Amino acid sequence: MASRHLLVTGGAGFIGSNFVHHVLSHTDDTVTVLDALTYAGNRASLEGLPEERMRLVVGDVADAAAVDPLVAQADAVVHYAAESHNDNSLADPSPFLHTNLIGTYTLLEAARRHGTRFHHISTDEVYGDLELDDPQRFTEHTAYNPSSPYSATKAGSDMLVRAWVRSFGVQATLSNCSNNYGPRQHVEKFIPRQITNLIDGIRPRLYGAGTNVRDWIHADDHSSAVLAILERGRIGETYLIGADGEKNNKEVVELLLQIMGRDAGDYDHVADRPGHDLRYAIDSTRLREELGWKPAFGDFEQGLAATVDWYRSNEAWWRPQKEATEAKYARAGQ
Ligand code: NAD
Ligand code: TDX
Repeated sequence: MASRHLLVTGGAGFIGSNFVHHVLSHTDDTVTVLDALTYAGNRASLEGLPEERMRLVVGDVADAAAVDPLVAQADAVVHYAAESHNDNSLADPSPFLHTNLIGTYTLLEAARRHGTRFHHISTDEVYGDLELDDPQRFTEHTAYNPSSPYSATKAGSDMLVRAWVRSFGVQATLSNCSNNYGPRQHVEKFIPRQITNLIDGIRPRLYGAGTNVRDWIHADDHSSAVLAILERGRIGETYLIGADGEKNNKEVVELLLQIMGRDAGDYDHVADRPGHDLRYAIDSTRLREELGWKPAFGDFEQGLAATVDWYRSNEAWWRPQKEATEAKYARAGQ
């Protein structure tokens, strides 16, 4: 395939930066990252990448004047930028409406003006949650039923993309992925929070009983799936991305304790998240059968051990965020 120029929004965040690394090592494409460098964005996540193939523009996806020329110059937009943390959306929903809704709208209008191919990154949380014993998993046909301000704004952003495809012929695809883990994830999120707590000698903190189930996928597998959709996905379609990684939170903490050489019961239960979704589970048959995608990280325990090693070796990357993040949790009793 001829080399393309990609505009990657939110490319200084966890999954966006993984995608930029993935694209630069698996294709001949060049990349412009548009990122506002909020508390969740980190220049260091893009360090060491070849300057002739990657540039960072600091700006807001909701700023039409900043967005327009970048979309005009790109062959495709891959839209990761979002406010992404459920707990923050419970404390203050307003930035979620700005970035997730107005930001997506602003990008769609630019893609419409310039006829630019658009891929929208979304989450399985738009479908709400499943019972623990429900034999069904989410598919592309599951009805939307979001629970939190975060997932409601992501659901709204998906609807905007679908409407811009149907009403204005924007050349867009969508993907809804399950919970990601891997290097460069912010310490506010479950797995990095517990790893860095354990490094600091603090016991892991489980919300409620810890029986909530998440369907874990390595961020690199998310990136390979997005590249497949960008290259071979059908315009207007939604693809669910998942790697059959269902585990409850207690199991994940126990695995981390084992990997890090602590006793299996060495954790605490803390206040539950209000409205806490019980279970997410993805059926990724369409992606696998139609586009021939499959995950490379089959072994969750191995992937988790490699992630622990990354946080042990990259304290300079996460340490500056740790204290403020824990202070925020302490105020919420978590
Ligand atoms: P993140 O919070 O780590 O990164 C978000 C990035 O977006 C940051 O670099 C931030 O600076 C940037 N950003 C925020 N507001 C912006 C704005 N107004 N303008 C420009 N940049 C802005 O998030 P993440 O976990 O990497 O998630 C990335 C995307 O993937 C999101 O759309 C999220 O909904 C989706 N997603 C995440 C997961 C997961 O498990 N983390 C799973 C499925 C889907
Ligand atoms: O300290 C904690 N203890 C705990 O038990 C934290 C931070 C979380 N949890 C629980 C809540 C969830 O059941 O762990 C699970 C995972 O929590 P998060 O990392 O906050 O992720 P989640 O709310 O599941 O959402 C994530 O996956 C879907 C991402 O943050 C979203 O951006 C994505 O859309």
